[in-house]
Amino acid sequence: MTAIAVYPGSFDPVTNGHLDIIERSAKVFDKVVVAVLHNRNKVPLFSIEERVAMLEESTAYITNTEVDSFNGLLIDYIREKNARTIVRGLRAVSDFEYEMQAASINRKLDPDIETFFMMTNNQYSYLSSSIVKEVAKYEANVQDLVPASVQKALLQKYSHLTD
Ligand code: COD
Repeated sequence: MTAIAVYPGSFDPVTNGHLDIIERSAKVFDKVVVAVLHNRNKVPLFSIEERVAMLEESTAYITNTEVDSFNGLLIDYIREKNARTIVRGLRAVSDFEYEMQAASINRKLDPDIETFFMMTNNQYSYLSSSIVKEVAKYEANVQDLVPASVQKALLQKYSHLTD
């Protein structure tokens, strides 16, 4: 049986912390589907197409990954992909409460689907998409925080602020 895992998130934008989780989970599962939530309630910086394209470019070297997007309930999407596992990353205690609630509701909705947590790599424990956007907005260097294509895209997004 092929072990397929889904790594869901907003990825607005993908950071080196996300990439580390993708790389490590791809060593554990036969296939990892990175799934970008198309969330109509939130206004993202990057469109769904931009987020998917940045993920595709930055994960191209990991051959057993696929990038996709989804709407609606995660559990329905997991079933659609014939997956049994949700991958999530944990940075600090502050992540735990939300992650525990999400894993519990997902298990309630489908007891056959498990959530698999990976601890952050220490060097990325402070890293989030929000922090990266905040720093990039003020033209600080985000080279060590995100893939090169994301750095370029951030520069373009925020260029009007510095004109
Ligand atoms: N190191 C390690 N892990 C990290 C790092 C880092 N530096 N940065 C982020 N991560 C992890 C996060 O902890 C998370 O596990 C994952 O990467 C993605 O992070 P984000 O911030 O891009 O994505 P989220 O947390 O906004 O994603 C939320 C979902 C889209 C998964 C959630 O809202 C969802 O499932 N929505 C669909 C509706 C649904 O089914 N709801 C019920 C369940 S909550």
